[in-house]
Amino acid sequence: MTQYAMKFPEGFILGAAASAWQTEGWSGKKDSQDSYIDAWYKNDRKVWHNGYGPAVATDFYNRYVEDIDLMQVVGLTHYRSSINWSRFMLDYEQGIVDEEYAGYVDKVIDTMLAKGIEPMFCLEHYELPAYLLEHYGGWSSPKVVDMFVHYAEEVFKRYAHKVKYWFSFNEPIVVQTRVYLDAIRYPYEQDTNKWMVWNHAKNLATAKIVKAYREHGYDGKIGVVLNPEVTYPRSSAVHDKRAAEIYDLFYNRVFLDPAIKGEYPAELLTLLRGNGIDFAPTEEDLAIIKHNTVDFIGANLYYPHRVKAPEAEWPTHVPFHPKKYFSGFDLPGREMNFSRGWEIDPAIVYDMAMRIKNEYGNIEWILSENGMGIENEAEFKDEEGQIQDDYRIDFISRHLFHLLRAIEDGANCRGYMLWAFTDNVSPMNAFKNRYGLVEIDLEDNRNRRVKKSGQWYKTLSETRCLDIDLDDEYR
Ligand code: BGP
Repeated sequence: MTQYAMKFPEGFILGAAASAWQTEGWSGKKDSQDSYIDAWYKNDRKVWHNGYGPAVATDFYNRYVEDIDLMQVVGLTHYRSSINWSRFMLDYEQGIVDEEYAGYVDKVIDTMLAKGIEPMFCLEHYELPAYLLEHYGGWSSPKVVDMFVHYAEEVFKRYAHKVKYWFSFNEPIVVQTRVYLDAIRYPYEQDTNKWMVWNHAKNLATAKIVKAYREHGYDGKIGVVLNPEVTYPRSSAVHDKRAAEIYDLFYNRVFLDPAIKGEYPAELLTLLRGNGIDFAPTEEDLAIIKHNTVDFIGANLYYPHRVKAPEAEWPTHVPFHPKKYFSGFDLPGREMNFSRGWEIDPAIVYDMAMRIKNEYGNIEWILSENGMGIENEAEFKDEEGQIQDDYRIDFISRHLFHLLRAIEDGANCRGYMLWAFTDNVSPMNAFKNRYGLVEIDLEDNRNRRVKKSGQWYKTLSETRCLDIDLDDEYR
């Protein structure tokens, strides 16, 4: 065993994340203000674990004062959530702001700042207004991109003097991948072309709001939160390595490259065209993307992704899917979080950091989500009723170890944000897997209770030092 005592760099962010829809609940929301997620829940409740979903969530809308006190208790320096686009507007067509919701956002920001916690916001975390999906086909319409830019400008006008960290989207690839590529989420429509049209519209929307933010000369940073999957080939053989490269093009570089380098990888465009996918970007769109790259990115990192060469020929009667080029691969002997079905390999953090350093100009970034969702967590309560989540402390420590090691090796990472601050609602899994530093007790009026990890995080944040014991062969 070796004991490490690793200091955090000056100003290093130790925060936690969540989103509007996963916490706020529908209190005060008008019927016309459903988001895509709300519509999914209303139309398809049976797929949501035990029937829980966004309707009440953690009731943050009513309990934010109590929760912001708890942010201080667990030592957060920063907290990232989203502003709920679907609620921020009363009328999407006319671009009229809902002053009631906007006032609530203002109070949340002021309460956080008064407690010394810096807010960060995404402008969209799956909260596309359902109205825009129904009437315009969502991101398939350039008009929706323009409405998003208008919404962003209204947000900046109100809060950019107080909030210094902005992100266009959280994980912009996710909704269309689950809905249009894999067809496993409401409204279950397979359409690979639409998948790419949405990817492009979101890349364009990011560039347009970066442009708007800069034109107004706001004093802060603007970027996007991505979920790049650190992807390893099964073997060093050419065919396996090729599978990993192609996976990376379709799922990672499709957002990383436009956001940071201002252009799509040429090889991705060739593969799309060769498979009949035409998302028809205009020269003007490409020029906007080219000239408005982000200041920084957030990378959500949870698990490694492993692939091998495809097991079979892609069937001709099935529409094109990137799976034509790869098959998944389970590493024998892998460490697992069985509740979520995700492999655990903390070294992904180091590998991603080195990739950003070497391939993306060492752009500034934060590890914007990382965490461990555990089922039946109440079983870990001690006699006083506090959840003893030593597994979470171990998970965070090992990921931070690799992050601090990467920073020693020159990575430009400025912070770590845990998913999540409190337990909250996951898409479909709802409250099944608990992620929080703070428990939400569904049996008892959603009462909050700090877990052991919450106390530990507070100490980490105060001492600014990670103490960890690792097997000598761990590295
Ligand atoms: C990320 C999302 C979060 C959160 C997290 C945990 O991909 O940005 O919103 O949900 O994953 O995953 P899950 O909730 O599916 O367990």
